[in-house]
Amino acid sequence: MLNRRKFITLTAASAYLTTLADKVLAQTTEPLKSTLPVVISTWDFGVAANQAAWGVLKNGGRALDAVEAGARIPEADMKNHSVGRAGYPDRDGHVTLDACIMDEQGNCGSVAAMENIAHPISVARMVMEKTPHVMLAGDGATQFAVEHGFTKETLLTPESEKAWKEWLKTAKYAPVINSENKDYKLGNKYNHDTIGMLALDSKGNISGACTTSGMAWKLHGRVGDSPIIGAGLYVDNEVGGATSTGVGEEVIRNVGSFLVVELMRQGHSPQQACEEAVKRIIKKKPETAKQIQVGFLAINKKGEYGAFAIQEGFSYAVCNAEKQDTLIKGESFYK
Ligand code: SD4
Repeated sequence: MLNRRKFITLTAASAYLTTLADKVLAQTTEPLKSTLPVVISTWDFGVAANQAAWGVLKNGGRALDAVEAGARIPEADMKNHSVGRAGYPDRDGHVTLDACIMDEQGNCGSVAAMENIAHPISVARMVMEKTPHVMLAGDGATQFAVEHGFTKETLLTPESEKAWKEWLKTAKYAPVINSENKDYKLGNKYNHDTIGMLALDSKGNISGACTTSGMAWKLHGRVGDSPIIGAGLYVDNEVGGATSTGVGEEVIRNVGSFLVVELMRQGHSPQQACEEAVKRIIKKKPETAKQIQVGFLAINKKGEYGAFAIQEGFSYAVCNAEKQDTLIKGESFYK
């Protein structure tokens, strides 16, 4: 089905970006711009998530409700081993989920390393709305979820368990570029990972959501960037929002999503800001960067959006009144 979808290649931008000098920004490249409302999401599976978000946005709904509704789609998808239910486990066989959400008023909520609850994004929202805290982790997050009506369930599916046992045979930990998930194939590429979503509603308010099962085969207790406000997600309603995917450790080290938003505040377009943030990561650890993927996605208050990744293969989905299933091939540092 996704093969039929139009894949937009930003050739002009590509030609420009490959020759981009550190301090020179794309003054002549017109940013991609959407009408309002709009929702954008990481990876191919962002198309389906966007469509759920669109159900909220098209009726004048709030961006916050839209990103929560959207994020729940991959969380519930049993074929998807990188988000929510059926996510790949850590090396001890535990499926531990990370998620965060942030609204237009700067309110935010997050859960980290949470087990046995299929919709961490909704628990994160509840942390935001029902507690004086921002983040709950581990057993405390599960306990909080159960106390607020979420049902405990086993998240490890037979398929994920099989993959984990296969991995245990060698137990070599090496992040797979563009996916923690070797089974989910689109076209001839593995493509998908954490979902990060950013919505701009008809009132011009921005919210974002990010949810993942994190790096497959991680150490038990490992938390990535996705539930960390400023790393996996950041929204400033005066400026815009950003989210990330890929190897969370490098995003955390650079406070990636906050960096992207601050660069937009300084006048960068979303595309330029994502590119600069990726280059920061590469500059600090050039050898590491060759082996890993990190991608950023951003939108500003005007509805301009953009994305950039270390490696080829990053895609993002855009949904607005004109078209609900646009999938864009993101630009990358390495081709
Ligand atoms: C993490 N950024 O846990 C997330 C998941 C991911 O490739 O995107 N993994 O680091």
